[in-house]
Amino acid sequence: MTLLVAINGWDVSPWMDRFRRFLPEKRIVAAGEDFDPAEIHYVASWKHTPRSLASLPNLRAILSLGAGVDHLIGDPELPSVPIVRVVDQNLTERMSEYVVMHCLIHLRRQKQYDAQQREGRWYDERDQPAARELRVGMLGLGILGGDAVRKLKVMGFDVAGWSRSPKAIEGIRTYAGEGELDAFLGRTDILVCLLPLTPATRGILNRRLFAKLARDGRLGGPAIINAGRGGLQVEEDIIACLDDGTLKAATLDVFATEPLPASSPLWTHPGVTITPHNAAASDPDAIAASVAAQIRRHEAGEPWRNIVDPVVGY
Ligand code: NDP
Ligand code: OXD
Repeated sequence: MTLLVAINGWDVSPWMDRFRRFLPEKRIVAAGEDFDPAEIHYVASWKHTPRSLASLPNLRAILSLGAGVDHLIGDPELPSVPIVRVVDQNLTERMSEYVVMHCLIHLRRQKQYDAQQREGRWYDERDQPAARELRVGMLGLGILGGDAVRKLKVMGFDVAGWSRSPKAIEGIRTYAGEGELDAFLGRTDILVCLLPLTPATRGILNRRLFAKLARDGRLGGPAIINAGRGGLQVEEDIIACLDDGTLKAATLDVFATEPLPASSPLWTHPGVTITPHNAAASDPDAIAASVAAQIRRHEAGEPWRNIVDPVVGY
């Protein structure tokens, strides 16, 4: 029983090393190496080459090496076997660190102080809102959004969240579905996006949505933080909305094209903070161990955990 490791965009060697260590009884091959298609029972994928998994007659499952599975669902010739995604405590904690840090950076105006330091200018801003005066709205209340809202709450932020199905989370106001989206946006000063990229969410972060965010908040205009996927945002709208004051600031970890092209105006816009799609990096030690555990459980007759619905897209 062989595991095929099909990775594009990341260095494959740490993954091969971990899989060989965690699954010593299995043959581990990387995409591009010689193998018999009939020997492949499992694929571990991050952005595998589309159509490259179409002819694996004994395939049992595709295991995503990331929490997001849009890279898999987008393959027009994806074999119809269970798709299993990563749910990992390490990754979840990394994402919550990112979200809390960037909400605090907006709250405490750290970008303004960075600019002042570069200019050698001392300007002591006395109007300092408290976290409880800032309304943070989380798009997506799944594994990642659910953890982040709880940690934002601990920091004192006034937190709400929006998801597809209704949720009950202590201390958090929750909204669900299209019908409640406007009410959620209307009470949001910092909008954080941890949605998956699906046909229903593509392009959701656009001018129409930004125009519905609260305009009476303590930041002097709404801010957005997107660590979901680049396909969720309309980048021209972000720039235009920052320029005309519809948005005050944007923190972006993900982009329509990655790496972000040198020609993108996002790089130099003063309202934009950029991180290189590493809000919560997939750690080979943690993720390969969790994939190996899934394979072991499957071979012991247990059901796969964290199966994706390919029709809904997450
Ligand atoms: P989950 O599947 O656990 O949660 C997704 C959430 O989004 C759920 O609450 C779901 O609602 C909600 N949702 C999905 N579609 C809609 C919709 N159409 N309308 C309203 N709500 C919707 O995913 P995770 O929390 O594990 O991950 C979220 C995303 O984060 C990943 O898909 C990935 O793209 C991104 N990610 C980014 C990383 C980075 O480093 N930047 C790292 C890891 C992940 P419901 O609960 O009702 O189903
Ligand atoms: C993921 C990611 O989906 O790193 O895990 O983006």
